[in-house]
Amino acid sequence: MVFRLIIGNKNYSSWSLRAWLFLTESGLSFEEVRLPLFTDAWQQISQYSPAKRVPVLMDGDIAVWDTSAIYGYVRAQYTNAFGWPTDPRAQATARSIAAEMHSGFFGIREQLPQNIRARVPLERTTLKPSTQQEISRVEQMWAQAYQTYGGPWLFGDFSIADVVYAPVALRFVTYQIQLASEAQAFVSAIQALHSVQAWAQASAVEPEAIRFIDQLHLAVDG
Ligand SMILES: N[C@@H](CCC(=O)N[C@@H](CS)C(=O)NCC(=O)O)C(=O)O
Repeated sequence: MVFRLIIGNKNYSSWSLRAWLFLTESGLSFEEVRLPLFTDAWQQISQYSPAKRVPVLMDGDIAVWDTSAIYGYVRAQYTNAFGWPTDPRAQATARSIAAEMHSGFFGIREQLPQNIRARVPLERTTLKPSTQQEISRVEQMWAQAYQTYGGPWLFGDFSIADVVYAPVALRFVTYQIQLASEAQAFVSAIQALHSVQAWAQASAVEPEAIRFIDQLHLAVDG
């Protein structure tokens, strides 16, 4: 059975990117169904998930929604899919930082929304103090992971933690956020993935634009 992955716009949907990157880097085959947000096509989301959010993984007529459920469901069937580091200490940290992303970083989500094809240089000091603190927290966790595990991925080998933070790395590229060297090294590692490059190329040619995201920083700067 080939999975189907229901995603939103590649340019704007960070949760879609996570599920897609997880399946792609795990070498699993799947069909993509793209439902761009705020379009008529988006209405089809209710056929797939009562939560009406992307991503949704369809395994035949079984629906799995929410990225963390998707990682767990796929891993239960395909043990070769990327998972967590095996060392208990590394695994504890990897799971914890993934959970931090899943349930937090609302300032980064609000002020630095995913917009892969845009380049909007921003000074960190112009952001809300809470957003600045969140960027510092991300920078610190990436630096600590690199110092402890040596890179190029957060826990040495590629894991779900890298999938979870890939869209954050790409936001820092969009908004040209100046980062300490270890954090910048992680951003570069994410950008170098062929899968991420393919996603970014597809984002660049998507016809749909979400104006409130594209214009966000016109409001901040102006
Ligand atoms: N916690 C969810 C978040 C999913 C989510 O918020 N997806 C956004 C797109 S990136 C969405 O579907 N938004 C549409 C809406 O809220 O109507 C996950 O891990 O999948």
